[in-house]
Amino acid sequence: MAFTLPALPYSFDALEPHIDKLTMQIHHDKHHQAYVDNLNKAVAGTPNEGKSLEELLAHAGQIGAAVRNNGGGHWNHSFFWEILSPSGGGKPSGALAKAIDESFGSFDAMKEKFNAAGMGRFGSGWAWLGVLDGKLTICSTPNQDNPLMDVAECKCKPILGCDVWEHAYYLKYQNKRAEYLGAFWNVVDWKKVGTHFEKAMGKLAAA
Ligand code: MN3
Repeated sequence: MAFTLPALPYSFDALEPHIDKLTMQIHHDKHHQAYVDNLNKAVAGTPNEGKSLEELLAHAGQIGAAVRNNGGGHWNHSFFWEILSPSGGGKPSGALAKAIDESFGSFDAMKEKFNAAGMGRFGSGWAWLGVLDGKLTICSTPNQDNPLMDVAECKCKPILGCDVWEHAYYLKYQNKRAEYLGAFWNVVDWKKVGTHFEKAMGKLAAA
C-alpha cells in the first residue's frame, strides 16, 4: 500500500492572515506531495515496501537518505497540518496547561523556549514540543528529521511541531522567521495538542 497525501483538514485560505493561502497551496500540494512521491519511489521494490511510516522512521539511520528525508517529510507535514486550525490560538487547558507550567514556569516561557528552538535552527528544520519520560521537552531537528527517528538529535513523542523551512513562510514573511513563529501561535489547535499529550502520557489508548 503506497503512501498517500492526506487532505488538508481545512481550506487553503483558512489560516489567513497568519499563514497565507498560496503558501499553504504550494506547501501541501507541491512540497508534501513530493515527499510522498519520493518516499514511495524510495521503498518500491525494496524490503521496506509495505512497512509503516513509524517503522521506517524508527530505523531511519539504517535505510538510506531518501527514506529518512522523504519519510520524515511525510510524517512531519501530516502531523503539522493536524495541529493547526483556523479556530486555533489561545492557550491550552487541563493537564497540558498544568504540565507546561510545571516544566517551563509558564505558558509564555514555554513559547519563548520553543521560538528560540525554531530561531536557533540554522537553515532548515523543525521545532518540537514533546514528551520524554513523562515530562515535556522542547528541541529542534535539522532537515526533515524528527524526534521519532533513531538518529534524532533529540528524542521524544512530539505533541506540537513547527516547520521552520523557508518554504513554510517566505512568501509572506520573507526572511522574518521570528514574525512567522509569532503568528504560528494564533493557529495552534490546543485541543489537538492536548490529545497528543494525553496519548504520549499513556492516558489515552493509542489511536
Ligand atoms: Mn515544509
